[in-house]
Amino acid sequence: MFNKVLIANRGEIALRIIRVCKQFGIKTVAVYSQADRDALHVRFADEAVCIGPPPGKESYLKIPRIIAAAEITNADAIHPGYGFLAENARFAEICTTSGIKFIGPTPEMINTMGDKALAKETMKKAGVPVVPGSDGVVKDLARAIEIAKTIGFPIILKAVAGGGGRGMRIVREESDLENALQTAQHEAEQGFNNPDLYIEKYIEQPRHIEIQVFGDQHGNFVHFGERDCSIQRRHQKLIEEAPSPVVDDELRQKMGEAAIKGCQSVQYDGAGTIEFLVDTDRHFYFMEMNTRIQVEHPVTEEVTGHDLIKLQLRVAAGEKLPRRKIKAEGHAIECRINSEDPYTNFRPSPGKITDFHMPGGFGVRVDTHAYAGYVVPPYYDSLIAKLVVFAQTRDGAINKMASALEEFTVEGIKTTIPFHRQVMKDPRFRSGKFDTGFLDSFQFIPED
Ligand code: MV4
Repeated sequence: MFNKVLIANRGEIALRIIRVCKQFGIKTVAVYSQADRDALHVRFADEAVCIGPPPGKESYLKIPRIIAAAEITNADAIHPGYGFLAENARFAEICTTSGIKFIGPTPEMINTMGDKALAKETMKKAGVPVVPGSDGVVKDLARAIEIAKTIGFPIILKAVAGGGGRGMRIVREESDLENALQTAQHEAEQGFNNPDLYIEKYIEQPRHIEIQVFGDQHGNFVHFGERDCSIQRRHQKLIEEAPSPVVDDELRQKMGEAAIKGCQSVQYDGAGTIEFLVDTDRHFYFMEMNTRIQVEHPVTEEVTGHDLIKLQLRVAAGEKLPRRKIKAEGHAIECRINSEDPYTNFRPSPGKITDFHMPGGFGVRVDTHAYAGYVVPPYYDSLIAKLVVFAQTRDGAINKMASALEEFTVEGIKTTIPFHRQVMKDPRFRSGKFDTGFLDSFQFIPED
């Protein structure tokens, strides 16, 4: 096992990783920006190194400063968490050439999955179902029309360098294609310095269902079942759950097998997530692979009983994955508590938390870096807590979440708590019959 791990991140995930390191007896190094001097990851780590001014670009994204911090503290591994440098192939590469273990997959793997068309081609070759569409990049209108006519409208244009919903355009008829292609190419060039697009059949009212996977350095692969992440707003997940209300044992087995095939074909190593679109007929299609631990990993931990951060450290250190079959039971739901105002279109709401009270009890977990007196800086993502509940049934989990949300008190800033309270009462949410369009049609009613 490692002797000392540097955590190249902040917030709740930095705390989550520090806690696991402590359980292993691994020493920890926090890095922090000038805005995070009073942050808990700085207090709870054995050592802390300031790496720059508040903006992420000048601190948590500055590769040379993070490598320097690892070198002066003699850290032998770096955990990137999620966001920031977690899917930066160059960072993974520099860690390796500096003699520091990057806790994650190889740079090649990150590159392959970062190119959305190449990732799709790789999965298709491995026998994973993919959405019908172009084989790779589409450069011109004539070719785009040809493909659209073969697969039929509506279609969706996606940026090769995009992902997570950025750089997409739905096209419903041929007469809109020329314009859409030009605009999407322009946006992709502006946004990602790469105008390349590919085409897919547009799946109406899909669910977003992802499979948690792991590979080790000995060619073993396991999956930990699915998470349903269909409750999103502008491609930001707000609620995730495991298992999915629409996935039965047969579908779970099929999706799990497909995910494992995908991992095997690239000899994937570390934690990963394979995202699928599931259509109304419950057909599933590969969408993207994330080569990191994800925000919503706790719902999988709750239903499987496996600590996924612990497993990341184990496989990075060369240990083998557990050989026992992964069993899942019960139901887990996560609500993301963001410092955003649901009354004003989820506008960011940074500032000082004047009062903070967390819910608790059997099957209630709060992963957070917040506390009474903490100042939420305006520079980073707005996640301040993940409220995760576990119960035997989905109904039980929803009821537990509703009462936990009633208890959760955050004063001084606006949060998504009142929004989640309403979703828990919504008949469509409670029935489990929703798709990725759910939040667009959800009417949030201001309460007094
Ligand atoms: C799609 C799709 C429908 N058909 N692809 C959005 C995020 C990015 N990873 C891919 N996304 C989508 N791709 C085809 N062929 C619909 C979406 C989509 C979506 C997917 C998951 C969760 C929320 C979403 C919201 C809007 C669109």
